[in-house]
Amino acid sequence: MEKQESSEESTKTIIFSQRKCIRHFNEVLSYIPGSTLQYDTDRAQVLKLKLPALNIGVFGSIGAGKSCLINTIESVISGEYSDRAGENRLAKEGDKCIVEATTAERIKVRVGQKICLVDNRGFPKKCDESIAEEVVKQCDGTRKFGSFVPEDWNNSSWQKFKDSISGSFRRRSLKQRVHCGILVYSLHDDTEPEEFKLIIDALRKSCGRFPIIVLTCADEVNEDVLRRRWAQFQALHCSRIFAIKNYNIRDSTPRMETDTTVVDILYNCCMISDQAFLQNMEESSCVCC
Ligand SMILES: Nc1nc2c(ncn2[C@@H]2O[C@H](COP(=O)(O)OP(=O)(O)OP(=O)(O)O)[C@@H](O)[C@H]2O)c(=O)[nH]1
Ligand SMILES: [Mg+2]
Repeated sequence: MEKQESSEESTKTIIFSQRKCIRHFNEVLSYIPGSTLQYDTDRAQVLKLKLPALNIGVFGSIGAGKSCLINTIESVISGEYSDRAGENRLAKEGDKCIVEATTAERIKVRVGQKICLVDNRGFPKKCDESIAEEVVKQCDGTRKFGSFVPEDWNNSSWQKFKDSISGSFRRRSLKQRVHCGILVYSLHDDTEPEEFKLIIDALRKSCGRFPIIVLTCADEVNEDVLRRRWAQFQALHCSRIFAIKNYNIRDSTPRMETDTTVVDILYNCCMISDQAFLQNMEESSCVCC
């Protein structure tokens, strides 16, 4: 028993030391907002914001692989797989359990020192203007992390009434802001990427950058599908696209390819957010226009 435990420990140490060799792993592990900027003066500017963490919002359709991606990222950074986000979680609506297993709350999972990933309920079949509006509300800090997202994505007339009366008095918390968006898309999905245009534009407007696209189930489709979907997202102006085979509760045996992609995704999130932080600060201090 003891022998088995010590061999598991040494395997973990080997995996962790291999991961530490991945390009940008250490930068991601020790990331604080601003740290990927090249110049000391720029870094000092962003540090002044005193952001508690970089919040990355994970969006996508039901079953796209959002929770799996969060678990995969967390496991690569922490060195140990666990189902933190709740892959196929059984959600509760009031005191009744939702029949199909799905995420229904905006669960926040911390990875590394100062990076948080925010899971979400999957989008309904049709992503119209009202869903895009709700995405903007989530990103600007109007909705709280940890809160329940109803199936209609807060588009009932009661919710709209509540939002309209709170109107300009609505409290927007800087701590609850989403700084960077990831749009997860399963390569098994037959919804055309064009259907996400409103969401992509909403994320660009709220976060100042186009979302990062993560194509899941890359292990289960042929290259033609992958190439076609990739080109379709590029045509929507998304330039940072990654294809991944996620870890899951049944298979979390470490794979170098998955680990490298995870670090690449996170590093890109950190980089584009730092650029957006700096740009926002420069624009708000500009007195000439
Ligand atoms: N083969 C394969 N299966 C995946 C991958 N990513 C996710 N899955 C599977 O897809 C299913 C749905 O994954 P989840 O992570 O729960 O998807 P979700 O987007 O969080 O779903 P909801 O919370 O219901 O919106 C699970 O059975 C996963 O094991 C992947 O990259 N490859
Ligand atoms: Mg989920």
